[in-house]
Amino acid sequence: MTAIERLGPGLLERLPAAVQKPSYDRAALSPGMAHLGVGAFHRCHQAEYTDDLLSRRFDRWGIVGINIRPPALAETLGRQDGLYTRLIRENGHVEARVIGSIVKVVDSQDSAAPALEVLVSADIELVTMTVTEKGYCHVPSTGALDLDHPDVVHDLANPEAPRSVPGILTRALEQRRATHARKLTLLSCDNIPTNGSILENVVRSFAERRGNGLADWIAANAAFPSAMVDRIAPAVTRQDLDSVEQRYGYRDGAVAVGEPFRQWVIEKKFAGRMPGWDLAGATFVDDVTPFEHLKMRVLNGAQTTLATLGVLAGLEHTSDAIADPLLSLFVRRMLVEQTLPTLMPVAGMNPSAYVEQSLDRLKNTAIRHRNHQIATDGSQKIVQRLLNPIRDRLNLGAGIGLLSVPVAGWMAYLILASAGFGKRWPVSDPYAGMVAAIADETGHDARGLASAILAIDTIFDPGLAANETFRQAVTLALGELLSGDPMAAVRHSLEQ
Ligand code: CS2
Repeated sequence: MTAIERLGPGLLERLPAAVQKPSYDRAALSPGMAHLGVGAFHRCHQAEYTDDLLSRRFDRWGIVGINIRPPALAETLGRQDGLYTRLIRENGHVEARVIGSIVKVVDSQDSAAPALEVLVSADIELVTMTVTEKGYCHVPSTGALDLDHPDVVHDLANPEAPRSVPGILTRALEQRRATHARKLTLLSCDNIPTNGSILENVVRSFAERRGNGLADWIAANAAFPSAMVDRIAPAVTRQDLDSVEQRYGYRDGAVAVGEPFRQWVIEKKFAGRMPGWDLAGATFVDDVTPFEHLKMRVLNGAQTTLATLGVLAGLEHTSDAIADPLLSLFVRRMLVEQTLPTLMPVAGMNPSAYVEQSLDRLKNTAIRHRNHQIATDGSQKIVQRLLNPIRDRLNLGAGIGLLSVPVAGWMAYLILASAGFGKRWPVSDPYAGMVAAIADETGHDARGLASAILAIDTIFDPGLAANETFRQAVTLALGELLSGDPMAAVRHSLEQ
């Protein structure tokens, strides 16, 4: 039996006709940017936009992909010379394409040195990143650098051997100044509001502590544009890898799967040359804020709501949760009645139509997005997805009964994972330990639980946490979510 061939440059010319491939000369592509965090999202988003751009206007914009956290890339993308198959799935339809924009991958999990070597190199004019919300080591409620974060504590004491993203980027900028002094654009592609400003803030906090004029040099020589990024691209499974082998006859250890929809809105604020991603459908704008609110409050807000309430209802994926008539009615009414009125006008987009389009996207049964995956790190997500629209509504004197239910949903999701509540499922959230300790201490009293969790001021800003309307709505919903009939909270909120 012959072994199944693995994807690599030698296979490009022999790919089945159903698989599209780069139309440009990959051998001529040289690196011009680096990307931190080469996960499913990057492979379905920035790398694909870049591949589109290269086929329209070839230029020196190959990507060096770096992982400073697991998984290692050497055995997957590395063995395939950066090539991978990007599958777009929508219900019964699949489209396959090999993406060629990643020219090299670098594993830097054990030490920052390999990452720094790339980031400091004079060839690199741009660093993009998808390092998840918690990668910025900021306090979710304020955006400031979290000086209690263990990696931040470590990096401030050992700036030459950093572990955190802001520590590594600050060190790279410091070394760039000391070597060639070329300018750098650092483009965050994570789902945090004003992501460019948050990144700039955390890097500046590091640089100021480093002294020697570094913060001023960075202010003059680096740019931190904000961006809104969008495409649903869940964690890849063994079945996804096998599906490529079964359908197309080759092995690919770095498959990425996404939905058809994609969007990228980038703030026009660059230190130097930028890839012309607008040729590939991205939009460059002066202010990303309205786009960012729309996306995080509507699409991401709906995802987080369906994820935590979906788990409580025993449902596995987003598409299962939205297929549930009660959850579907709830999420739609929440978005239309309470979220939509908080949005600013968005150039060229109709927010009501966007709500309907987002709900349709979430119904895509070919995208197997696990509710537990979306509920991961909820503490880093609820501010921008739920608490900010709640605050806006309270300022207007408007109701928040529906938006409060998923906030209680996030609390219940972590509480029910604690020992005192039977460890119903494993969770991954930087605040899981804190909420479990609160649950152990407080027991089953919803008022006490809500009150202690609302007192976590790094998530809930004290003004919001003190608001009686909000406290009551969250407490009421939490009591019901923790009862034997969790969906009572959803039903009752709709009746009010
Ligand atoms: C999801 C996002 O896991 C999550 O937090 O809500 O990854 C979401 O799928 C993307 O933001 C869509 O663009």
